[in-house]
Amino acid sequence: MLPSTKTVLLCAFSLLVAGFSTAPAPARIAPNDNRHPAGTLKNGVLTITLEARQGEWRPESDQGRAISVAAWGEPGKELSTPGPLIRVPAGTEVRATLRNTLDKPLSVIGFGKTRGLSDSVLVPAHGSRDVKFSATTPGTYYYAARSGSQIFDLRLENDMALVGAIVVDPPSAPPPTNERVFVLSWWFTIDSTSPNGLGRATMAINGLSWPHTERLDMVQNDSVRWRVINLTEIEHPMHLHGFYFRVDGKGDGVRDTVYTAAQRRLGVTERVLPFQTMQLTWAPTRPGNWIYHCHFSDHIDHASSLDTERGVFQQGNTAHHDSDRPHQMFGLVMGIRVAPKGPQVASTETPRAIRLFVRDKPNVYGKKTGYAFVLGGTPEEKDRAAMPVPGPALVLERGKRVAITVINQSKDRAAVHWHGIELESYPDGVPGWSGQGKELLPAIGPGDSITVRFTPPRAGTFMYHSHFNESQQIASGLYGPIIVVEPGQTYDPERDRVFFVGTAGWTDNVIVGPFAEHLLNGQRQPKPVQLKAGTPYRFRMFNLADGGPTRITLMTGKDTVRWRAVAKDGAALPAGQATVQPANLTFDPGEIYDFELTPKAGEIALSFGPPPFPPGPPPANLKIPPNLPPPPPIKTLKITVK
Ligand SMILES: [Cu+2]
Repeated sequence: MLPSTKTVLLCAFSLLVAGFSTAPAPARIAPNDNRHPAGTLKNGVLTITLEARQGEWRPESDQGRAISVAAWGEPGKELSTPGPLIRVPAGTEVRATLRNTLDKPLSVIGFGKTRGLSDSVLVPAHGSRDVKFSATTPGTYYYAARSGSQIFDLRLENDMALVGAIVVDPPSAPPPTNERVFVLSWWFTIDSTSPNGLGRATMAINGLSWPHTERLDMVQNDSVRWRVINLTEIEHPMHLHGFYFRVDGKGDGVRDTVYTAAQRRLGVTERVLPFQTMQLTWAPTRPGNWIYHCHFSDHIDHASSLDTERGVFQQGNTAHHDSDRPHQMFGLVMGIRVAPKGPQVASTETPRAIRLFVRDKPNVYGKKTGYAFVLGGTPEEKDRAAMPVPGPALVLERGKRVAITVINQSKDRAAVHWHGIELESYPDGVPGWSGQGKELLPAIGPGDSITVRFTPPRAGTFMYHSHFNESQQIASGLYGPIIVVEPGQTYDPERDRVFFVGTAGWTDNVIVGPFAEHLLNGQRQPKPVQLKAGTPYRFRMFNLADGGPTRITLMTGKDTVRWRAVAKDGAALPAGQATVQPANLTFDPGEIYDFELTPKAGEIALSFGPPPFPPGPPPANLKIPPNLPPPPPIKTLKITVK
């Protein structure tokens, strides 16, 4: 789904090897909300039998389109994806019988001594295998399988639903009632003749794809704990609207590292890498509707819908099941409904009025439309040809209410998300969802406008961006920085620099490209910058470049410049993490970092672009197809320090 080099290779490989057909089977593959442990736990031993069988998975509800895949189930019970939840207290011995009813042998990971990707057991076709391990360390783990005996990370499409969660709780403590386990999975076919390169694709959370994912009902102020397990071959920057979460730990299926208090940090977007697990804690302190979603646009747009024909969305097909109008999201999105509790205080403050225009213009990026935000009261407002990218920095004051009127001068519908700001639900920016009960935020039609109000409670770095047709609107310029200053302070753009990474339009074919090139502050080749030696600067780094991670490095000659990390997603880093470190940042769309640096006289090369392909030769069985287009180029901004 992502045009990173690695993904392209993976997808191309799947295309080459996915040459077998599977007969449709009637067995239903149910979603699994991971709330009910499977197997029989007795005297410190969990006994479980897992059968891999062919079935039909409908990630878009039972009325949606079916895909024929293999899945796990206990004997005599329904198949599910994710498979049955294995959840035991530490100290339990897990004895599992793995049965393979399929015509191909299965490599199963998760049940070896070390678990994780590298420790697999082979279960022959129509055979079974007894495995056991001791669940010694509390944490989040997983199991998965693929046909054949080759390396694990290149699964065939028939294997992609053969995934499941393993959770080890502390001994003698029951699982917390406020905790949930979310497995991210996917399925796709490649079609070299389709416009986007895909046949069909879906992305699922606990086996369901938005708008059919579970609605999480919460009560205001009641904290929750989430375990997120990424069982796809690519990373996902998972973003929470309206609230910070605390990242409490990460794991790789072998080891789950629970962070110490000093290692924890706040964020609104956190990368979860392929076959990585993460643990989050947060509290919905404001009522209303919210979402938790992947910040890769094509993981939440029609590319992740099964209602497509050769990659093109077919709205008529949604007649069979709930469509998601008007927010037009699919795939990796979770809806959260927070019921109010206690007195709700409405602001009576007179807000500062801001007007923000949304514009489009044809043929800005080749034949693709460009989009831009323009601030009211500036010369650009009257100059209808002005298309500044990124949009103007909105400099707000902590605790000072604003009323922002968004005026849509474009031909598309518009919606604006104030990313990272802790605000009320209605202004949050997801049309048809933000708000409460029947009072939901509408999309802004062409020629229409809407006013939203909020009070930023925290000084720091945030951003605003489109939350409608994001894969086109964000990719083509509809974003800008928000800088919230402490009361009485001013923003000094000389010492306080915005570096906003975006793309020059969207990528049509996510498999073979050509891939949109990266822009820095809206420029393909950014103009040289001059800084003063010995002067402290703040660099605010924003990423909305879709399609994969972006790497930024600052080099003086062969030496990496050092900077001090200050904040992540607008929240100040704890003292132990606010350290001086090499200026080498890899981040995903939806992430924001602040750094401080006091440069010495000389030249600094700031490079930006996709991270280099992992070093070393590709695996022996990875057939690299010829004539793949190159990834987007790495570019350099020249900084002269005098
Ligand atoms: Cu994603």
